[in-house]
Amino acid sequence: TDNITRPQPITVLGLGAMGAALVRSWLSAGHPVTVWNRTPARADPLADAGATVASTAAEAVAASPLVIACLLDDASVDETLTTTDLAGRDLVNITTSTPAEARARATWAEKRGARYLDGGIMAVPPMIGVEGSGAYVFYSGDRHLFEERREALTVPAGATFVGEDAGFAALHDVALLSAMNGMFAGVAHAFALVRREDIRPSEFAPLLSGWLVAMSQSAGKVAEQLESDDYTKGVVSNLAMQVAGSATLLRTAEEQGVSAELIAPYLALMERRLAEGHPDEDTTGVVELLIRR
Ligand code: FVH
Repeated sequence: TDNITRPQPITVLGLGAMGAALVRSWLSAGHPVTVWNRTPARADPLADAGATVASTAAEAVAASPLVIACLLDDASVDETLTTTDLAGRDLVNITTSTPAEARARATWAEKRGARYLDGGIMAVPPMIGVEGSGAYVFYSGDRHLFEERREALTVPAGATFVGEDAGFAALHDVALLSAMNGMFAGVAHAFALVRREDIRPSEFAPLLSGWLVAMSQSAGKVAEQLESDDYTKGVVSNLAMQVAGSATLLRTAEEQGVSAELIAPYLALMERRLAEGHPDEDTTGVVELLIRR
């Protein structure tokens, strides 16, 4: 609300690598911060930095209207908050969860009289509170809570609100992390191919990064094709060509003595989509094969 005066008191539950980084950024910005951690010793350095240490989670929750949970997983959130009084609190849960867990947690918190916002952090701890680091958090759930607390929430990292469905922050978070894992798998395969040759990894790395950055633009084209329901729209390299090329990828892996186990499943899906009669499409049709009916 307009009458929230700055800097607001904030409670942080969970002082792991991420929780501690968040606390330091709020302290640096002048917010009074109350902290609690299951293993109390982890609070000591933050007490030295100016945080107030609560001896129980209930005491920490009672200390501030804005409560941040940054714990290991949804089970630890349950364990931590079960004996606390959440009535009248704004609970912002930036613990990594599944979308279903986040939705259930929103209902659970609202039944206890709290407003609820879920968050998915797109950053690692050293990026927190660092201007220009690119760190941001996806938020979803109570839009008013988000708007009213936006200023405090954007101290450690940028904030992107992705909808009133409390599960959407987790969904966006996990979708991006899943894409990242696909990229890491490709990077591992690429390095394995060149590993036993006279190619320095440090010379190869910038070539690989440059290519991945250029290819990442394909996400926009996939989106356009999905939205138009036309997977042939703007195709540059069609599926028939890509599948033919895949055989070379597999033969090269064989020649280099490298297992194709990371890339083979994706190539097999492209082949299946082609076999279903879509030679002129882009690879976007693979999305359909992944969705279980
Ligand atoms: N660190 C990272 O790079 C990633 C970046 C993206 C977002 N994740 C998520 O952030 C959440 C917290 O991560 P973290 O890095 O702080 O994790 P840890 O350092 O392992 O600290 C975990 C804290 O959770 C406490 N905890 C664990 N189980 C329980 C429990 N049953 N009851 C109460 N607290 C619990 C743990 O306490 P302790 O072990 O010190 O007693 C830590 O405070 C997480 O969702 C990431 O996925 C981080």
